[in-house]
Amino acid sequence: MLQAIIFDVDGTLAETEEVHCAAFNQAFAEAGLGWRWNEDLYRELLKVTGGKERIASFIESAGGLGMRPAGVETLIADLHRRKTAIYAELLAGGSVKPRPGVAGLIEGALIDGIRLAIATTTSRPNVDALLIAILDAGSPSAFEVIAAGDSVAAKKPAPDIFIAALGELGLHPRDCLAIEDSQNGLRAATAAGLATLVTPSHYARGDDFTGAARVVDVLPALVGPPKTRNANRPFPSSDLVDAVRMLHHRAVTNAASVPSLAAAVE
Ligand code: XBP
Ligand code: MG
Repeated sequence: MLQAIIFDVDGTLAETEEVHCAAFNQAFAEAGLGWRWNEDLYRELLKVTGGKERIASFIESAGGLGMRPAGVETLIADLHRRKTAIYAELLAGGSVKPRPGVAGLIEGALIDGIRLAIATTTSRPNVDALLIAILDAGSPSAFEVIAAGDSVAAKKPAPDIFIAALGELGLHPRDCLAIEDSQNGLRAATAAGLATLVTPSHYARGDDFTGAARVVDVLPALVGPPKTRNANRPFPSSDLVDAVRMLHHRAVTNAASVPSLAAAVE
């Protein structure tokens, strides 16, 4: 039975990567570095999860310095610290909204007694800033567990951050559903034994989502047209909760019927 939903953050709760990219570029400009990441380059750089790791990867590439100079760790840390502060300032501007269905699913899940957690590569300050910007001041507390950023040794597509979230929840992956937006995220969640719903983000469109329990453009696509709504349920988002519960049940039941998948879930 579905006991918890574990949400990814960037690209899943909201389309945030445009804001991350703008924050990186402003930090580079303030440091007097002639680096500017455009959309195509950022799409490529997003294959590397983690902002500090992304900067390091760029520095070592031909577009950056083509090498890793001594002491570059200090430069990377300083740039990332400033980028994180800029990101929070940009979010406070209020331009970022939750993706369709996210607020309703969170509300409906809480009312239905489904526990909520976050498993993200992004830095913890970014999580709080985003939750307050797109939901409301009380929203960080809606998530019983927030596993983020450097709290684990290996970032997505490694499963570490999802394993950490499961450990804090005290739940078996079989009793949870992950929601992700990217191939790295899907790989991390499935490697942790989680059935995973994917709502591809702008930068992840076209990724290979093999292994997903379901891929839909946006969460409301899980619920049929209004005529199929369950009329005796109190509000629309409970239909979304029902659809998520059904998706989880089917995924775990199918996995149990396929030995290789069953092993992953066990
Ligand atoms: C997305 C990431 C993060 C963000 C930038 O995380 O890979 O690195 O792009 O945030 P997720 P930081 O999809 O797992 O939420 O600069 O704080 O890493
Ligand atoms: Mg993501």
